[in-house]
Amino acid sequence: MIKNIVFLISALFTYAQIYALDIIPEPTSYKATNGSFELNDNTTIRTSVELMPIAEYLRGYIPQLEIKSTIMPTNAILLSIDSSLKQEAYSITVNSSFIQIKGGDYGGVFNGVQSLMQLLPAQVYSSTLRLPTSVECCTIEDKPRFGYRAMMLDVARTWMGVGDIKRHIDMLAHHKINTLHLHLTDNEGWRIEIKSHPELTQIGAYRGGASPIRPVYGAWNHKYGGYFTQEQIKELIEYAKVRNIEIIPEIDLPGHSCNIANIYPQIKCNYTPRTWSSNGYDIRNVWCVAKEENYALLDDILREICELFPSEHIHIGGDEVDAKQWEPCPDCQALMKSKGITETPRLADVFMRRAIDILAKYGKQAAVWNEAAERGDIPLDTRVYGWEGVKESLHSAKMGYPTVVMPGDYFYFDMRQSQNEVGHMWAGISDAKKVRSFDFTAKGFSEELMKSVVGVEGAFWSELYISNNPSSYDYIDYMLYPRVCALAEVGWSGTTQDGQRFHDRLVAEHYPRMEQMGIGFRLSPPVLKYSGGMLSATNNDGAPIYYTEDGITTPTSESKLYTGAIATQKPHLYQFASAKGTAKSKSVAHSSFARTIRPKLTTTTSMGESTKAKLERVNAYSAFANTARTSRAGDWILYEFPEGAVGREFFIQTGHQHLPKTIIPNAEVFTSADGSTFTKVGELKNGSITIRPTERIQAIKIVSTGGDDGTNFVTIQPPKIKPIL
Ligand code: TNX
Repeated sequence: MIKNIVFLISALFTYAQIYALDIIPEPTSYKATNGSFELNDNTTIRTSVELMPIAEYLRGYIPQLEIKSTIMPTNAILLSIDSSLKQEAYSITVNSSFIQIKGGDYGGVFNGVQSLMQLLPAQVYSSTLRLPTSVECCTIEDKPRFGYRAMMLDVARTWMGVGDIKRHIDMLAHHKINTLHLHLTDNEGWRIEIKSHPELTQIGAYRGGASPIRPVYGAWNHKYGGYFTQEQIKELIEYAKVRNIEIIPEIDLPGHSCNIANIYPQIKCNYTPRTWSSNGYDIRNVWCVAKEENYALLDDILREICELFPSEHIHIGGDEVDAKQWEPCPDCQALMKSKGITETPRLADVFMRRAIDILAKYGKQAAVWNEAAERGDIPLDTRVYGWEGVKESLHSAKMGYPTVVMPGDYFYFDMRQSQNEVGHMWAGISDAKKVRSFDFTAKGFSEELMKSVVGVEGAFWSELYISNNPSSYDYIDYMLYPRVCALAEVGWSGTTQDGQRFHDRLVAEHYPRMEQMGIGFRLSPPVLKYSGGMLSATNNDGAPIYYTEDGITTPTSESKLYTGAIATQKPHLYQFASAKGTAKSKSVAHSSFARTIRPKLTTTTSMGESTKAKLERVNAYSAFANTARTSRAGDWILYEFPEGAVGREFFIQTGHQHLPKTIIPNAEVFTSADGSTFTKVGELKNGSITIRPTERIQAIKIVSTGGDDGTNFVTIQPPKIKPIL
């Protein structure tokens, strides 16, 4: 009997523990108390005028609730400010007669409301909660680890409009992220109306077609883009503010400026560049530092930005500046001399200091990418974003800059989440577990250095998004969630957490919530085993697994349901994927699926080869090659197999995997069985094609039908040839 009671108590205790831990981001303290509160049709929200937007916000999710401005502690959700609590901190008390949320400020109350929503059934997120429902009695005390918890969206490479941004704000708010960094300008797009210079959006918001802004990253043959009017920005700022999110705009300077440099060519340096390799197109993307008129234009732009955005900080970029473009410029060289500067890259500091002064004139602080501060040549109160790596973040903190820690190998959500998935790879591979396990101490941030850390930020760069059907949210949701959940915890919760424990907490409670939020989040890929002729699949998040058996089609939830090990001698024909509700995994297959062969190959092209990345690397199947110039109509690439090649699949690619930039945008593809007569088998799509020949082939030929890629070379990848098994 006693044993039973002990068991029961410990079971209850464990339940309460798990329940608390499943709030994401995890709160500082949670204590279960006795009983429960019944939320029903008569429950009211009671609050004061200043918190009314939060009451309305909550009612948006639970429409049955009425809002009253008198305090009545029965059957009520009470929202109030308690100035003894810190900024954004809150407490929740749930007892049988009321739910009380107190916050140190507006943000604190808002954060408390987010935790309350997580104490309710997940249907709250789709505004479909059935009442009555009960909330277990408890007390929560909670406060953020960092005052700055941000997500960056790149709307320059792939355009996202007001509705898209609001949707992201909603999802971020559910995770207590309090800052949205909008990357508003880049080589490929200018996304914010500047009234004193309407050309910036009239011309710069669109690329491709007849625009002087060249097509790149998808959208090769039509005009593509969009921009925010200042009115729309005000609307977004207001929408975000209600949700405790501040929007920080970025105008990327003095590099990443090909866009504005093609609208106002006079901002470029004073020399004629060679443009043969880019078909006459000037690809320079850096502002001239020496032209005084440039700072007048910059003043116009930044003044409007400063007037429009209430944020204390304005981000002015400073990343990846190609200083070589300043070398042939007599004016920049003269400026260096007069200032006693010996290294050309330091001209960037001159430019950035001018921009920082302009911001200061309009009452704003500057925020920059880490390169801009690497020498310590800009004022120490500039906020520095350490994106290149932990080393750069540490360096910035050591110099005493207020630092946002966002090393790409953890916090770049355009990176892949495992090998062979969608996404870039240059900064590394990271999934939510890895993000969650980011450990400041282990990375070398002493207590002293932590004083310089203002917070963390995740980034979604969108070069790849445009070729992944942005009219559906599948790609962006897959890349962002659950990594944003992990980012939120690193930013909010006090300690580092083992990735596995985080994963378990996610699966238990947060997956259903994200489903109700309508997020197409990523499930971990199934794990396969093949032995004794039996192929089996398992996963770790309880989602059904589906499969296909034709060696070609990617499985979806419409495919066959996996119910147990499959007997087969041809494991390479099978592909598996998990799917549940709005969520899905990438598809996986046995290693034989991806096995490739390397028949003798000779590659030639009409575009010449670069001095470094030569065609011999393609012939050796070891690495990509680059051509000496970009493509024109009639240009060709010829892959010849002198001993013939037989395979079930030939994957031919220009550009880099998932990165349709240095590609041949439009081309016909031919194969030949005898090396002299060619038959058309298809066209390149986003730079690549999969060919499935039915006979031995001697050659494959790609012939451009015109239109270049907006760069000055084409990348040729070694073919990936799968054997017939
Ligand atoms: C580097 S991050 C960039 C971006 C790219 C990103 C792709 C940064 C400050 N510069 O322009 O979009 O890599 O991952």
